[in-house]
Amino acid sequence: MSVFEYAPAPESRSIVDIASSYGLFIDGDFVDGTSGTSFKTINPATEEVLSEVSEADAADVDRAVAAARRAHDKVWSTMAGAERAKYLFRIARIIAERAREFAVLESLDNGKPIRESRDVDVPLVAQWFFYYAGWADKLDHVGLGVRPRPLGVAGQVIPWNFPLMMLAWKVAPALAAGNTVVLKPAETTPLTALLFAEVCQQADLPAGVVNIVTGAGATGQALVEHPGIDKVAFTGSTAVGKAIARSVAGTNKQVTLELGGKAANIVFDDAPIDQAVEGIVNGIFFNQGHVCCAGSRLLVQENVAEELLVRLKARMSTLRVGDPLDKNTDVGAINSREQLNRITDLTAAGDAEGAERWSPECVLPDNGFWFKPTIFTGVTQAHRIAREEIFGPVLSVLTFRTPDEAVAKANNTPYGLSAGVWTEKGSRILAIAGQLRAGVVWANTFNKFDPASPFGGYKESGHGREGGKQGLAAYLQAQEGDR
Ligand code: TAP
Repeated sequence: MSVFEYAPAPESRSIVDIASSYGLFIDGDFVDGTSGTSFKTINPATEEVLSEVSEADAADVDRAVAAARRAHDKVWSTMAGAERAKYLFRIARIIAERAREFAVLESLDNGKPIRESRDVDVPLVAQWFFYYAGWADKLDHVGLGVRPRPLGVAGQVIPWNFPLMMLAWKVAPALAAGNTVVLKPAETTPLTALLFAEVCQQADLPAGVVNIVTGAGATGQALVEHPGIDKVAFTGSTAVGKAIARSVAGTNKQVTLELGGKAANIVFDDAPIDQAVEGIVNGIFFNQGHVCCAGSRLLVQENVAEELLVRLKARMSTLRVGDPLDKNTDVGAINSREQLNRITDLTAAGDAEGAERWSPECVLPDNGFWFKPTIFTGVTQAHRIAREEIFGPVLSVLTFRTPDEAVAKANNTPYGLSAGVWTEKGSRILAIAGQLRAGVVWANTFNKFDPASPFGGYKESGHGREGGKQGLAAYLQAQEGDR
């Protein structure tokens, strides 16, 4: 299919000042790690080293938790909610003012297209802080009785796919509720969290309210196992989520887990096909498919499958894959070589099990980590690509004949995070949505987020909700006698 030629439209990276090295952010200051070890963070689109970042060990985690405890007991939990709100509003405003800087840095460190970091991630981050700032003086209305108390110190561990957005989902409600935090960003994407630490300084946030410890899985493990934390909030893989659940079992720590997904995007024969195609593309190719709630299983009604696939392939042929900083780019780089290997292995399993692979023609850059937008047809429910989370730009297509079959296939997964329904009938949307075991069901749209709307999963997608007042309640306990 012929497409317009687009001249390159690269966003300038000069707005971002990346230091050659970063320390840990503990008690309001950047400090050296105890062990003196560090790791490199790279641009996945070029493999260029962006910076060296300190690796926190157990002693550093201990320092951070102690700082968070002091800040909680002496300053933050005793401060009036209306005063805490002022800090959160200030942080939200600074993020909005520095939005371009955050967007460029996120695209450099993560590989996602600037169009997405600029128009989706960073605006949502500011909204998250604005939204929870508005709650800080209204905690009596969360539904936990009057004067609910914060839990204390929260240990928060986040993944690499939406680095700044996951930080906002964790930090904003925790702080609004009066908790202090120690956050560990993912090893491959620490830079926007460290820029956020600078924002905390700029906002004059009291020392110790937010602490950021960078490192790999061992740092995350030291944090969630630390006896001084009261709450573990984790977003990441189901395997690590299970390990965390085991490690906090028998302790007094509260825990929320936001884990993986294998969402069904269900298209009925009465759906507006072109709109559905846009939704399918957004559902699986947004953020290179590195999305826990991605619509990675397309369930299409058999009598429109052929027509839909023709239009889907035509639309996929117009996707531009390449430089994340180019404003024309639709699909950026895969976040790491390790993730690229995972995607390559799972798609090879799709070939081996007999599914049919198709990708549009596209020239991939020589350096960096890339994977063409891909669909597999002829997929059955037994195939690994229909069951396991690929976490890449890969769609598995299955068909169904009746609504009951669609629901049965959609629910035939160990996960239960999200789903999509495409039909012109409102009654069918309600009937199907009510039967889907998924935390979020989008109707005639996909991958839409709002801070007021709770998000979270069933089954192996985790438990607990983020967003809305439910997300705030996850950081509060009722006062004794108030419920
Ligand atoms: P994980 O390997 O689970 O990593 C998530 C975070 O946990 C990272 O910061 C990681 O550090 C850290 N970690 C690793 N081992 C740990 C341990 N034993 N104890 C404590 N922390 C540990 O996942 P990932 O590959 O980064 O992210 C992809 C997964 O996250 C996908 O399955 C995706 O579905 C899920 N995800 C879910 C959601 C929601 S909201 N449900 C959102 C985004 C992603 P390192 O960076 O050093 O490995």
